[in-house]
Amino acid sequence: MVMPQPGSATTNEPGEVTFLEFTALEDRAGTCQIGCFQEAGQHCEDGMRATLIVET
Ligand SMILES: [Cu+2]
Repeated sequence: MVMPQPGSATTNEPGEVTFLEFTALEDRAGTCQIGCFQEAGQHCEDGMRATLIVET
């Protein structure tokens, strides 16, 4: 799980982009779903989700 540092959360306007940088462990290569889980997961339900592919 990757969590932004406390106090670093941003609010984007439609069309704005936020970049999160992290290092994935090699043995964790694969595909997973990512999402925003604010408001008890409602953001994810509303479409704030994506597929993350980690390749080696
Ligand atoms: Cu959200």
